Amino acid sequence: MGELLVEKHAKYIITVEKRKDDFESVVMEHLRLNGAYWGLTTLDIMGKLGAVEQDEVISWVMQCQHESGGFGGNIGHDPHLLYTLSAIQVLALFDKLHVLDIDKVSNYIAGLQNEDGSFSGDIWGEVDTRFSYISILSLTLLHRLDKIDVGKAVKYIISCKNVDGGFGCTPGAESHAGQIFCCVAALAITGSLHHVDKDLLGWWLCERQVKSGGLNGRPEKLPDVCCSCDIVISISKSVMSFIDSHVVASQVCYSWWVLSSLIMIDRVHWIDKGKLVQFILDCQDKENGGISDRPDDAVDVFHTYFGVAGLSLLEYPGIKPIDPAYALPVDVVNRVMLGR
Ligand code: GRG
Ligand code: ZN
Repeated sequence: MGELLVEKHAKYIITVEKRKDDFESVVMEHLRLNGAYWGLTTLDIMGKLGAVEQDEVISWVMQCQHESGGFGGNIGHDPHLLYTLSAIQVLALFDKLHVLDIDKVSNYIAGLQNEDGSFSGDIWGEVDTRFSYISILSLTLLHRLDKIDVGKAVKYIISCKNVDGGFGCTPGAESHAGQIFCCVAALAITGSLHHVDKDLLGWWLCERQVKSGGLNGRPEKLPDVCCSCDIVISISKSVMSFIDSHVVASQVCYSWWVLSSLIMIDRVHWIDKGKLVQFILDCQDKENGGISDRPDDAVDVFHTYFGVAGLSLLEYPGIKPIDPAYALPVDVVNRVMLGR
């Protein structure tokens, strides 16, 4: 089994943060605050946060704040819940939440709750359970959860639960691992996990592991074939195995969405952890650092985060533990929530 190339990944993240003009930086321009969260959290759990110019980052984060109290993805960009959570998480990593006008930020977030308990991502109104999670986590980190109607927020999340035990982005929408993470984490933070059918959801989640050891985000979409004769059965079997290894092939990001959900509902022993560790390690760029979505693809900061964070959830040696619901290192969560 290979090993996690900590030094190379740290160097890769620090270089990406500094670059301004190559492909990845241009693509990331409008969501730089998300990128900062992914990169800095990865550095922190690898014990490398000290390599970053902390004052420079904090000053840039604060310049991304809009007069409404919300944060944009970069300086001068429109505010959105997605970037507001990243700003709060980055400040939490550096123990600098006190630089925020807590009431201003929490009023912005609370103002996005709708009558039915759901949340819009910004003033334009798109509703999604991602935004329920983001609001609940952000306000919890700011100790201002009392600014929203938590009961209604939980009720809305439960209305997005499906018969397969999973959750979608809105009521009736199909179950997807990313959305399940958001709903389960929001229920965990608010002490409402009793609304989850743990065995049913655990079954759906552990079925996401494919032969490579990696995880995918939703069940195979089988083509409509009639299985009334052997030939069709054998064709359909090869189609299934092709789909299994290609179309819905596993991606490193699902190591986070699926694994964190399994941990929160106490069913992580239902997957083969050793095979998943190997899959993540196989996605490393062994020369220049960084982790890709699947072996031999191009690396990016997003998948580098999910790979290293996934290994942290799998208790890989030498990596700090990350909290599966708060998506922050456990020591940071303890400092913010318990003052230690
Ligand atoms: C702090 C960790 C953290 C998250 C913040 C933004 C957010 C809250 C959560 C996003 C959850 C989500 C919906 C993740 C899914 C991302 C993803 C890889 C989507 C791809 O979906 P498809 O349908 O791909 O294009 P598949 O693999 O299902 O075919
Ligand atoms: Zn991915």
